Amino acid sequence: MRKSLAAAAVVAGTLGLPVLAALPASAATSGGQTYSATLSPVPLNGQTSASGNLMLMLNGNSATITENASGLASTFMGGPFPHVQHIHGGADGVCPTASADANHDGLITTTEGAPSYGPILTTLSKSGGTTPADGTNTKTSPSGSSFQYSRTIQLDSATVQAINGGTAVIVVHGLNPATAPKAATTEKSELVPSLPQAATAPAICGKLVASQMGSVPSGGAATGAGGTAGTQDVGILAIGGMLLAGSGAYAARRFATR
Ligand SMILES: [Cu+2]
Repeated sequence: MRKSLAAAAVVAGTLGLPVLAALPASAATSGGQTYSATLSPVPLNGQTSASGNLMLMLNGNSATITENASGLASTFMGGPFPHVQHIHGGADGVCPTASADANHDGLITTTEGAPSYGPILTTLSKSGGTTPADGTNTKTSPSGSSFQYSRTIQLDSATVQAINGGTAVIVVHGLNPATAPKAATTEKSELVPSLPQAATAPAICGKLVASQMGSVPSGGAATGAGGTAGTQDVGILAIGGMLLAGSGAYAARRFATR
């Protein structure tokens, strides 16, 4: 089901058609709404080459999420760098500016960003739990310098309210220590005190906004029109999904044996 929805979105996006028109009737007729977020570097945190796109199709409390991210920290202690990611919300519904650095150490921590984007409402994990309590589980988070993420999850009422109310913000965490401010390696994370701030500080961020027409995250669309292009894109998506599943299992083993 998840793969067929994603494939439909890719095909529809490539052909320039409204995504909802290509979805199964059950999804299209129940008032679904598409949201998207452009993920940009959080100020001060030194991840200026990182970026991402996320699309979320909401039907009731069911959300089908497709995301691409790149330019992030690559490795951590010899394994793929885990990037925990969340839907935050219930606050100002914006990404932090440089002024969010309350203690003036040159780093915006997850907590310092909270007045802007609010607490964790939903964890965008690759498998298992999606609650705030799952927010720092590096075994189920995406990882590596770039990743493709695709999952359908059930959202709680707080998250649905944040999305509908325009306060939902997507945040991907984990800084490359080589480019992060010094405080990222000298200070302990307030979320996971056994780790440095670089492991959990926000890297890229984007407000979730409603869109009339579904847009496919970068890489799938804009490669030209035509049916064959759509078919190729579906294949690439499937291959990417398999690679992602493989690297996730690898990461889980690495962390489990550490
Ligand atoms: Cu977060």
